[in-house]
Amino acid sequence: MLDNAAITRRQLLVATSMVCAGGATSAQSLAGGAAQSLGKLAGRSSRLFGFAIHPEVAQKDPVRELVRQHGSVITAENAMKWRNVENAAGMADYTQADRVAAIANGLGVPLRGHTLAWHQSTPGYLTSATSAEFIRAQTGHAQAMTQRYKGRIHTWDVLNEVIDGEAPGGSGLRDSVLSKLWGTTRYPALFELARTSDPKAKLAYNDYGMEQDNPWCERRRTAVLRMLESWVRAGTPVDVMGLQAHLDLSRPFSAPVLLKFFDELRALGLRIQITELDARDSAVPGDIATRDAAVASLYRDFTQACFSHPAVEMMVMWNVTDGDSWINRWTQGQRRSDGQPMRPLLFDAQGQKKPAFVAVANAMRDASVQFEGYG
Ligand code: 9MR
Repeated sequence: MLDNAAITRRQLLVATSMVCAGGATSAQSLAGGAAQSLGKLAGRSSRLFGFAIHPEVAQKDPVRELVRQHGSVITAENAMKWRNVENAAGMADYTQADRVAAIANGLGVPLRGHTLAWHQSTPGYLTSATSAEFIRAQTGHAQAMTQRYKGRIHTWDVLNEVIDGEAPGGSGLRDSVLSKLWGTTRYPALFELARTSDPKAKLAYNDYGMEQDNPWCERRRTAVLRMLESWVRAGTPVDVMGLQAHLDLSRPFSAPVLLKFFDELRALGLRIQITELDARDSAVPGDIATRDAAVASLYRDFTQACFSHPAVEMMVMWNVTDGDSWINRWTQGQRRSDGQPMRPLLFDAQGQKKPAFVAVANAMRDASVQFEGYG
């Protein structure tokens, strides 16, 4: 028989774990409950939730506190990119990358490595390199990164953004410095290198423009499935499709279309990570309340779909608040016709929760399908 004190302790434990795990039921209490952690809510279905961070920004509130409270995984927004690490030949500087790794370590959360090979992060000094020089440099960089952070990376984005659904001739592959100097047939070699160098890291192919329901996304889905299928058939060690999920409210969203794509990826033996989530609202006219409601509705539909699929492992936001979003820093990017900054994330520029936060928290809390793990 339990004594009264024991019952009280047990009740207290249950109550505390319910609060920590997001036991609140109404949208209102989620929005108001300062203790709500998205990382903990995602953890209820064995998933991770987190943010891409910049080490300077992540040191200051509100970003620092939001990352601490809600993040159960982090990515370096730029600090681990080749161009950021080694801008001149042989002059690698890992200071910023090490800072992000230290932040993850301090928080006790896993780190995503972003990214070993990407045409846009190729250092300027290699623009006029020969293929042999490029291959030597790219190999050296990938070796150095995978060795330096060996055992500390949950998933490496080994290769980023090589799909082009509109490629002339229908190859589905982007014409870039990587395709020219590294070679498209050698893309799998990057995965083999990473697997050998850091066998514990999951290895991802990462790309954008595949999450919504229009012909452009459809062509990109078809192209990526074709590429991944050929790799899997050849035994390439790829574990994960990283879907960036830079959503755009000007494009339709269809959960059945996305879930069919998830099924196709899973049939290849892959797991899915949402790696750079945000939602552009340049197409939504109106006041802030109207815009935030539209953004929240897309986040709700997207998160519900992701958290209903067993192959989806994590959801990472690209930045933390609307104030530090790359979308509002990106000078060549889309702008709103009313000149207002976009509101693409879950927290406003002051770090306050937006309706999108509530939508995501509710979708995570209601998830009935667990992440299946790697089998
Ligand atoms: O958010 C990043 C921005 O600060 C950088 O200037 C840019 C170039 O390195 O990269 C941005 O992040 C991109 C990511 O690495 C890959 N997918 C698209 C992201 C947004 O452009």
